[in-house]
Amino acid sequence: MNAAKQACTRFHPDSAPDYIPPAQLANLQLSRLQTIVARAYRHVSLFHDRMVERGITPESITSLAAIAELPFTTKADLRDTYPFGLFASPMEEIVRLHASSGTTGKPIVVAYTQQDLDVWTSVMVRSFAACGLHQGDVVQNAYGYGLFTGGLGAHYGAEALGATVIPISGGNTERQLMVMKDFGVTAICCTPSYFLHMIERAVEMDIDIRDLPLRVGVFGAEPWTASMRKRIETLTGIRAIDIYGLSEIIGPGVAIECAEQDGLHIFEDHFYPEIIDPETGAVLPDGAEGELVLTTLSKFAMPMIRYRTRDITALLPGACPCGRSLRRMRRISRRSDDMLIIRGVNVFPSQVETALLEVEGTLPHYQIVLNRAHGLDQMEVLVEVTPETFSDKIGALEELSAKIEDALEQVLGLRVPVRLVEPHTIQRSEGKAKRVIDRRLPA
Ligand code: DLL
Repeated sequence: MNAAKQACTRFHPDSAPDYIPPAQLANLQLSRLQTIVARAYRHVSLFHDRMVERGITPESITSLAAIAELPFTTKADLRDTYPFGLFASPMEEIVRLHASSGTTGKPIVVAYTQQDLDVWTSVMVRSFAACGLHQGDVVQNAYGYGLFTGGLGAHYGAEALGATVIPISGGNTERQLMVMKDFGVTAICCTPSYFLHMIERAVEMDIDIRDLPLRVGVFGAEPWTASMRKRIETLTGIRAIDIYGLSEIIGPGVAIECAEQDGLHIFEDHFYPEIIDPETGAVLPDGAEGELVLTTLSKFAMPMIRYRTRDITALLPGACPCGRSLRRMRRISRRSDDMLIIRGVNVFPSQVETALLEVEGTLPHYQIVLNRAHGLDQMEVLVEVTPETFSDKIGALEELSAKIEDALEQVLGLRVPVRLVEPHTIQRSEGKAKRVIDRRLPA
């Protein structure tokens, strides 16, 4: 039995669910779906009322295909029922609350029973095992501890895997690097943007990450591109793994890349994925790009039915050479609500990142600034340049900004002004990076 299989078995003594045959998976999904729909119907008035409106009862769910008849749930539903309106368990059975602030207004609150926490830990164990971690690894957990699900989610998973966990949380980058070096860290968990910041600080502190035992980075919680991965891997010699999740569903551990790094395996025995057309809501076939919709198959305290994530991806057809039977989704490059419309052209921040990383002499630190002038939206891209480039002659800088504008035009189909800024001028994130600064006045 390989190490990954062994690790799943350790937490799941009866089976290695990553390798479950598809027919068995479908049976398991259906019986779990029936249980969770019945629970939502009986205990959550929003789900009950919506099912009644559509003439659906839990008994209508006789096949997996019937899921398409169930109503969607959105972030607005969580906000409207703030704080506890979607809970299906009494508070006595809820052992943990997390919350996600989002960009506007009240946070959304999510709840876990002990059983939910065990499921979460099990999917995190499987996540770490899938990317090659095991007992003996030393895991620096730099996801934020607190209401954010990243810290505690990764913490319990790494512990249950049998690894040594350093619960350092985010921030204090110098201390992070000292610990990484002195404690023989072999794996780091944080946002990709924070790791970039660590790379930069390491250079200033005269630490070469390539000389350290660090082997794997488990990066997620924000979109990052394939070019960013390449940049991180080249600079540090580690393997940069993409992990995906969201508070509404469980936290980190919904999906992760295996060693093939070709799509993220979704833990389909707990989270049922669909891809829909974000405009019409129609379910799309495997391979088609659309919005990811997830249904929790085993969450007790807060079951989520057909949750519209706003994350854009596709389910990848075909089997993965790693042998896992779990389907894969393409990395999430963007959210449907990320889209900027500049002079009628749709622009996503990830496209800007892809273009920038193709140009030598730039650093992957950038910000998109939006302004409104004469009723029109204007976009400017601030890009940090390397210290060597910055000390070059003015002419060289002008040449570089023109080069970036060309690269952006290629990707966006739109010419946008670029402003080169000195190294360290763009604020570094210790968690999720803020890529867009919106200075437009309300319309
Ligand atoms: O970010 C959970 C998490 C923690 C995932 C640590 C991975 C690692 P929320 O704060 O609720 O939860 O934010 C969820 O973040 O809908 C995506 O838009 C985005 N996101 C999360 N992981 C990825 C990823 C956590 N790997 C929202 N790639 C999601 C792209 C991601 N976007």
